[in-house]
Amino acid sequence: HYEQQYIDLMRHIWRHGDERIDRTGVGTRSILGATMRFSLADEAVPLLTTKRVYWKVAAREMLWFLTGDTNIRELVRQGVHIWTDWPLDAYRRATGEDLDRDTFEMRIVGDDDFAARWGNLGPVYGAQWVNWPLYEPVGEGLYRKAEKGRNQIAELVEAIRTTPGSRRLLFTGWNVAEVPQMALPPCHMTYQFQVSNGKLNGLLFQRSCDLGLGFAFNIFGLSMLTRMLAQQCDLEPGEVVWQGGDVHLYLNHADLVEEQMNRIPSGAPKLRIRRRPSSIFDYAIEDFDVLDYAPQSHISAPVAV
Ligand code: UFP
Repeated sequence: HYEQQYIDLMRHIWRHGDERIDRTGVGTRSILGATMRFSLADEAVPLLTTKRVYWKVAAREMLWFLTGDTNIRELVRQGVHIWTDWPLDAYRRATGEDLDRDTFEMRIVGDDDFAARWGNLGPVYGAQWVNWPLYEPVGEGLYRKAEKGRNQIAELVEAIRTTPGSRRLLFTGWNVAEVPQMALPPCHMTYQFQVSNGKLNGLLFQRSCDLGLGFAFNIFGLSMLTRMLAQQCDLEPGEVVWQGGDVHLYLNHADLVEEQMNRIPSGAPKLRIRRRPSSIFDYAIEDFDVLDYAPQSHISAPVAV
């Protein structure tokens, strides 16, 4: 079963990973470098079956990235809470006010000024993907940000269509100059594609991976994006390759790890795209359907911020 790779990696890291205190103070067991491969043929999708994964959360986030938005407001409106902790933390630190999460989210959705002031994550994924900043000279040694940046995604679609043999079919969120302004530097930082025998393969390099929580979403995002690109470029989906840099398990995920390692992967979920939108930017959440997904029960675990 495709998921056995994941369970094996989890077991390996839990047993042999190097234990250390990480940025969050929670502590992890970690290794450097890991690869997993999954087929996308016949609508196969590498959703984890050993616990329920709320794939629509990952799907909504992926669609949100493609709009170029970097404010959590639209996500919160759609019931996606995965990015709330960072702005909430910034708000608490700046104001000293111990606002609870629900109230913070209500104000983000209900109050334009509040959302503009506190909802922004800085130039994270979306900003770099579809609007990587360019600078234009305005005088002797002076530059300003051009009104329009580079749309790496639009350029990628064009490149896959026109130069399918290229080894430069990639985009990245890791804008060195802007990393310090981001709420969280990109984890799933570089995506590369390859056309082989009429099939599109997708690879993700993820510099840092919370294997217990983040991975399930990141692999779904990679798969969904590869499927969308294949559809837009009239190619069959091939496989996805996932490469992790620092791959870790948080020490406070012990219950999740012990439980999940003892579960047996089963089933073969499918990802269906219901129509062919006119561009890579025109997909909506209703266009995606997951079939034959009968996972084992959800296992919750705390997110390290
Ligand atoms: N993380 C993921 N996937 C993501 C994401 C974050 O696994 O898509 F945004 C995890 C990895 C790490 C933490 O545990 O979040 C980021 O911390 P750092 O920037 O210190 O690597």
